Amino acid sequence: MNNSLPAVEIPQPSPRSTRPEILAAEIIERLTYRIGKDAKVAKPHDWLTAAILVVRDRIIDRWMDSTRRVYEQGDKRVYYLSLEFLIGRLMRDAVSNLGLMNELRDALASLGVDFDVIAGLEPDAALGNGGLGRLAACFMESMATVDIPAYGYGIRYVHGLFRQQMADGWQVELPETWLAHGNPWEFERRESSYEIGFGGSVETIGGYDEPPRYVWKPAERVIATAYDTPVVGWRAQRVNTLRLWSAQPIDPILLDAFNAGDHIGALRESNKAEALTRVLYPADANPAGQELRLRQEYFFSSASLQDILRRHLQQYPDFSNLPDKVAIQLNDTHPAVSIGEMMRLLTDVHGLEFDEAWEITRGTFSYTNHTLLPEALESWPVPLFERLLPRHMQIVYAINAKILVEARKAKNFSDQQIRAISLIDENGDRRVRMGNLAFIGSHSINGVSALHTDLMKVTVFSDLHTLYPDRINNKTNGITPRRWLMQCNPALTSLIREAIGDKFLDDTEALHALDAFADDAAFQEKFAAVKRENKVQLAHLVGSRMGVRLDPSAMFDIQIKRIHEYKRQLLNIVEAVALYDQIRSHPELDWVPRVKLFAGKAAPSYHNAKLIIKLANDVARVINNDPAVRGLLKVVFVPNYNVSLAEVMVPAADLSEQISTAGMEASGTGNMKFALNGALTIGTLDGANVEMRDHVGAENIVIFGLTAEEVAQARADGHEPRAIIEKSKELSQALDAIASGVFSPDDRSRFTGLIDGIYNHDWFMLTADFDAYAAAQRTVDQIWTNPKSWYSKTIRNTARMGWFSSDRTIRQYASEIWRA
Ligand code: B1N
Repeated sequence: MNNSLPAVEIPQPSPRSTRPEILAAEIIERLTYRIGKDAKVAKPHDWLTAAILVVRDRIIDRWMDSTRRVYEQGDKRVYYLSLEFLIGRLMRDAVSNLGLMNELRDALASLGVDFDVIAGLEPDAALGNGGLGRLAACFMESMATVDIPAYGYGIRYVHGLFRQQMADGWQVELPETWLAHGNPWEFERRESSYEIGFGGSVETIGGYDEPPRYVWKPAERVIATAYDTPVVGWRAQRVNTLRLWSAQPIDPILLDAFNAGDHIGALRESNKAEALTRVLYPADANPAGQELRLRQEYFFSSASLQDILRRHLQQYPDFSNLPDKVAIQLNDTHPAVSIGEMMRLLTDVHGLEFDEAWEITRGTFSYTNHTLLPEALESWPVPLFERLLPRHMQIVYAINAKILVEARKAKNFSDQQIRAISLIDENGDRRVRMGNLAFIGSHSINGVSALHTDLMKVTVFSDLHTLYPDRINNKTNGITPRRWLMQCNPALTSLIREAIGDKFLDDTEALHALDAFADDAAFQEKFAAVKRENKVQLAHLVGSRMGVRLDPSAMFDIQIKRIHEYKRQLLNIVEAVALYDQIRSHPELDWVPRVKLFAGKAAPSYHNAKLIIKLANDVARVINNDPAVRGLLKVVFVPNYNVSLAEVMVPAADLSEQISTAGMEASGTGNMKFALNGALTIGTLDGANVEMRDHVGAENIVIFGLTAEEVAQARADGHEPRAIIEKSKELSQALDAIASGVFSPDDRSRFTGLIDGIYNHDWFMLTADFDAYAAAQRTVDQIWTNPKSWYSKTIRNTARMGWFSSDRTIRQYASEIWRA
């Protein structure tokens, strides 16, 4: 705001009409003047862009209003820092939250355009890998819904998560190009640009009779430019901002080099800068330990921190009240270098004392841990960290010295405990531990389910928990019921409204009223009809994309998530093979017809995960072509899993597979989506499954297998898979069939290594859980054969899953961590 300008009366734009005729007229106006197309020749994509621009205008009024309100009221702002935002499409979400769905449909129809057709053309914003990125997207929507002034900060990757194609059953990765047609949702903010440094050296100034000052002289610099996307909450009460950073060179072209004839060299800087934000690392629950990744982490952390501090100083004289006005949530350790950057900015740039800066930093930051997998805990080699971020390395050492002294003095820590809490891992090559940095620099550290939080306290963070016993807390994940019920399952939403009224639209826990209908025959019938129609839709998609025919009266048994050994898609496949065998041996029995659907991507470098995809496809080919099981068993791997595919598969599931090795899935969120949409869950006591059982009732979920404690015990005692396999005829036959090439006649040893791993160590306890899993599947069959019982349970799932709304999760973060 420039206060020296004369006070002129700025005319306010009038609020935009929502009448279909006006919407239609505006769509034509955008088509003509913004896109430069005549309605007669406009392509579907042009209609989509024009419609988005019209919707966007309805958002902007509320957006400015929200921004103004925080400033005027001096509210605390929440900043959600995440390297991933797995958003999916925005059109349906925005239109539905604005309450414009019918009006926009009518407007488009009057122009001869079908809303569903153009909405289906919008590319997914796939700026994330899996659950962690999708959680960030659900949180953004819920923060706007529950009226919290929040900003998401991340990276505007030019290429989101790769497109997955199948080549002879193998995963092939192709680049994803969501920006190819432009992105009408975003606003480039040239004025919000910051310089980001890398490398170089640190100069020390003074130090005799005054404290030394440090000046970092980076060797390289790039510019971070902001792109803002508005995020609309339910009923558009509030519109928040998702600010994504893009890297630009300081000099777009080195003219001297160009003029000297070095045309390639002239662009080298430029290419290097832009490479920073070109592509998302396709690693889920295992870190990408490459230099470019650390550069991405620092780039977006520094830009975000500079932006946050600038905004604070616009409103307040100094940083003494920063913890009262700013809460920064770290989505895992990926942005943990922010803690070092905050310290650098506060001390080196703004002149605060180290101790004072430390108090402010710790009061401002909080950290969410999303995994306990040891291989997934981020750490950077000291030489790399020091070369790229020399000043931050000094700050890390200074924080470490302070904390280690504190630990020895206050808690009398042993050498072993000191080694465990140190920011530097000294076992082998020295590394900076980002988990410890995030923990030590935060006032709150939370896990994402009750079980996961309990395990955090006794595993990775046990010594830090002893040192700071009040910091670890739980915030069980949630999902936004707007996208994951109202938008993806309009038929079920209508049915629920007919039964219990509209209250659940604003308070998901009001779904409890549905409990009264769980045994109502007429309601059960309608519930079943909705499920069947959703299955028909999915069958259409699978039919048209893959040429595979699915029978909607079969049980749709679905496992969709990243492919990872701990998630145990392999357990599911091995059980399918065993079932196949059983059906062939006993064709006279009354088998429940099943379609087993899989979808999910594997990290490109994860060999076993890619082999599991190939196995699913090999098994599918054999089973689907065997007349002996026709109509009884089908296996389908649907390619290119993404948010939009999930929106079709989730409402169509009868059975939801949540079968990770207990203790390994931090929470899971797909589990919640399925149950909310009326699927029965077959699952282990892992992650949020434990709390789902508590909410839906043990009789309405099928739980099997070892508990986390039993898994730990079995591992400690020396788990012996071979002995277990020998005792289970079904399991040994299925494993032998796979290992001997029954499903891979073209390469009989293709899966020998994979199956050897199960015989030799079986880290993921597939053998220990197999019989229990197979038995649980037969229990599921039993329930299925009694439709009354099946729908009674599945309706109760929908009725009792309201607590898992991300609105509830966000309210807990707001009151217990952010105090916003
Ligand atoms: O975060 C989700 C949880 O529901 C899942 O259980 C959990 O597996 C997932 C490195 C991760 N944990 N860690 C990651 C992602 C990307 C990366 O580069 C790790 N993702 C999870 C939400 O809490």
